[in-house]
Amino acid sequence: PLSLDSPFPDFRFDEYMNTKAISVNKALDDAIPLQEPIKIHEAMRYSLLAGGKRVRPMLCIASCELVGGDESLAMPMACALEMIHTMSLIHDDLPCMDNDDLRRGKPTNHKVYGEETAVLAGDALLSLAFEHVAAKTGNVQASRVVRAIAELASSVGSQGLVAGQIVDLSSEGEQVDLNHLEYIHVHKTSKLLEAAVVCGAIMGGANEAEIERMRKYAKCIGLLFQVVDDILDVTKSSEELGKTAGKDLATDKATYPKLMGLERAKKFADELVAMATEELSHFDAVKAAPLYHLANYIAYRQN
Ligand code: GRG
Repeated sequence: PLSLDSPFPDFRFDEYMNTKAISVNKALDDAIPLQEPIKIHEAMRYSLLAGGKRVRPMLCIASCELVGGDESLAMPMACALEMIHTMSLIHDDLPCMDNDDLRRGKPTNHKVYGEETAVLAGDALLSLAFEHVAAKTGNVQASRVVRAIAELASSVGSQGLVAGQIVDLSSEGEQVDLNHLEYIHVHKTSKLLEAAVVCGAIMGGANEAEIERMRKYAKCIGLLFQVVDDILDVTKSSEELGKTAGKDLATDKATYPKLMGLERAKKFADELVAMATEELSHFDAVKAAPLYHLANYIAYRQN
């Protein structure tokens, strides 16, 4: 449910999400035709088109529109974000990482195509992401495209997603404190969400002050995303088990509810959503509606 005191009661958020998801899915489908070598393109398409909430593309497009840009300016970047997100999931699911059999309700990439192909499908998606932004972005100044590409690249590499993953893997089985947990989440989750918002703003023509404001908004929702994920892990598994303590309270994996208690974690999530939406109050109210609702969606989602 959306917050009751929404300042945008007339905004049809579900319609907005559905419309954007349709155009993003169409653009992703077009970005990777089934061509030779069939095996690799099939594996790339399998994971990329397997569903997913498309949160990163939506944030990118909404941020571009917030500063007055048209959706088309940000669409190649929106697709690139989803390609990178998908490749990180393919690699994360590999036996040498999390060793998962299911992703987005379907068998993982390596279960269907084998490990070698899954590694290569991830590599090819990562490479295509940057090619796609550079080659397909139109009507945006070259200096803006280059700046956005640099922003995107830094969110993925050894100071971004990869940093989060290596620290996460290295601390398996260890007792970690809140700072350590936050480092992992900021890098594994927030960095790419931040890139989505900031790159959307850059493509849309934002000035420096707007870019930095959007970065603050993004940092809040990035952390919010993970805090809520941890809360859902607890509440969902308690519902499933019919118990008061969920699975993450019972295993060694560090989570916000485990380190600060469920109630304080929920309060922290409320604070983060309030901080995120405060940043939006400096923009045109009608144009800010999608990002306001996206923050609330991330905060109060059920999966
Ligand atoms: C990025 C070069 C490169 C390598 C990969 C494996 C790895 C390094 C990083 C792991 C990153 C990872 C799995 C982070 C978790 C991100 C996260 C919050 C996933 C869930 O995102 P949702 O809920 O998923 O948006 P859907 O399926 O809806 O898209």
